[in-house]
Amino acid sequence: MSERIVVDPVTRIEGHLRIEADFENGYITEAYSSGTGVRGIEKIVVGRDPRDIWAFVQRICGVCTTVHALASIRSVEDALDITVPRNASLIREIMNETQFVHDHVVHFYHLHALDWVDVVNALEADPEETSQIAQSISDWPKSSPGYFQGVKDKVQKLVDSGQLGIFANGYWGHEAYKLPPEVNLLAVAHYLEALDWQKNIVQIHTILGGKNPHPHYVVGGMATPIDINSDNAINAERFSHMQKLINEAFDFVEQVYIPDLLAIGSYYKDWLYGAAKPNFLSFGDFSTGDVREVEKYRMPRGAIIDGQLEDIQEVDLRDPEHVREFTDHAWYDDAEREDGDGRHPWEGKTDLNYSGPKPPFDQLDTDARYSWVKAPRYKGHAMETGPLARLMVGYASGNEEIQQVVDEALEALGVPMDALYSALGRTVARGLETRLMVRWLRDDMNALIDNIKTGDQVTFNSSKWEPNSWPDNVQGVGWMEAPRGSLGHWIEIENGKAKNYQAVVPTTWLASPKDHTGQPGPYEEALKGVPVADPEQPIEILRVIHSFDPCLACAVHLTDKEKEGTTKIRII
Ligand code: NFE
Ligand code: MG
Repeated sequence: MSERIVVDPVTRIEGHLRIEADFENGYITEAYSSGTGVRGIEKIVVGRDPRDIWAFVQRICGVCTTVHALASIRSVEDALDITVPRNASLIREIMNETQFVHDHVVHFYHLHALDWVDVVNALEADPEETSQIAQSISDWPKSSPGYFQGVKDKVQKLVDSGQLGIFANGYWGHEAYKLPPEVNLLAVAHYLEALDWQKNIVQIHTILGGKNPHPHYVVGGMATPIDINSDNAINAERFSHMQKLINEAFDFVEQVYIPDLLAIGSYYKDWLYGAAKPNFLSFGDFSTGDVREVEKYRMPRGAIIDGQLEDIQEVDLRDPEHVREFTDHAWYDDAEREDGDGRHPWEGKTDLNYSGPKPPFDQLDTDARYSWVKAPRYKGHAMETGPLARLMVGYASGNEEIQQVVDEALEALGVPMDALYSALGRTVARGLETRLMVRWLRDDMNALIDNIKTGDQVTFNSSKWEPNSWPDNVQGVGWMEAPRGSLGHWIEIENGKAKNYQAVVPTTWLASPKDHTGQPGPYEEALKGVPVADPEQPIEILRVIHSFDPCLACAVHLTDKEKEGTTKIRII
């Protein structure tokens, strides 16, 4: 007989996610992913000046704190056919690369590592041995026995106080943890170091975008004043500070994150659960030229269906067959839908007037509607997007830089390519793309400095700023790669105002409920077949779900006051 495990809310993510999973003979047989909060940001921008919308939609999320602004201005620039100056293109790349590096490191250490690392077990570690391990895998200087003894003392104090603080509510001692105490101690030390490091790298956002979270953008370029010789602009001293931050980021990624990832991964090579369907989607991004020059993307565009790596399919965000959103199992009113077949975002609707049962509830009605997340599909397929998808599309496209980091990691771990189709593989992919991102960040900063040295200080193209220069009715789409995957914003502009606005976000693809054909979303698919040793402590569910790095604020773009509280596990 099957039982149902309920995890609500899933913690160490952004936003409100509920997972229900049917569990039989030790394995999950079926799963349901539900976004339990809705914010309706797509609706509040309708009727507004398209030049202002980036500032509203940027507030969709404070984690991927910059990406919705960029997708939004790209959608308006697409509609109005605006080309941005080279400096602005480069600054935007740098902003997004900074976001990726920050976001991925924080995800690995602070949101995901504790699914693999047993903090309390670190108390049994021998600091001498930890030091030897640290020095054998990396040149990172903080590696003395005394340093690890200090970290151990810190954890001991927390445990003795009975208040674990940032480490509270873990499943410490769970049999699914496999690391020796010394590796646990190493990882805990780097958890604390990463916490300290992450506040520095975002200074790049504050310098180029005025602040973080939510730095400034402008349709037509960037509002970044550049003058190498002025005290009131981004000058030589600021550039050299940013270069120092990038060098520190490079060292942190190469000497801490990647060695930790491979060391931890090597103990979990047998735990290769958590694959979604091998359907991978990447809109592509990080052009060395203008965003419209798709062929110049360092992260290629394409789609892979059913693991067919030799058959990369085209992705056209203007094509209604390529992106459609379904709401058959989501709490939206779609009564006016005519074709019964989902909607391309330019025809998309976000109607919150659905009159059937909605939260709060005791139990999801999974046969009916059970989420605020819509179900986007590419040519009808549920798609995995994000680091693993990007690397698979890049690898299959023959991108040598991507092939090299992937091959190196597979060799270091001694696993075949198929091993990447797993929760662990997704986590490794995220680390590998961070290696690429920090290189591109360095290259783009150098390119920006070189361009400025030629005398070009322009960051803004004002040619289409005035609405009287716009067509009466026009549509645009802005796309990009965000840390969690492919992001698109679609806009229709009529008489100078937004007539419709739709965002289809990485976590919308990933956390989607079932669609009209019953096809599950990637979270739901990935949980099937996952073993759960103790349904009262379903750490395996967290491993799989966290490997996608959920952001539900993004996915459903109200806080349910009655459901405030801590993690609740219920066996029904
Ligand atoms: Ni709120 Fe986001 C990213 C976007 S969502 S985190 O990355 O877009 O999936
Ligand atoms: Mg949307």
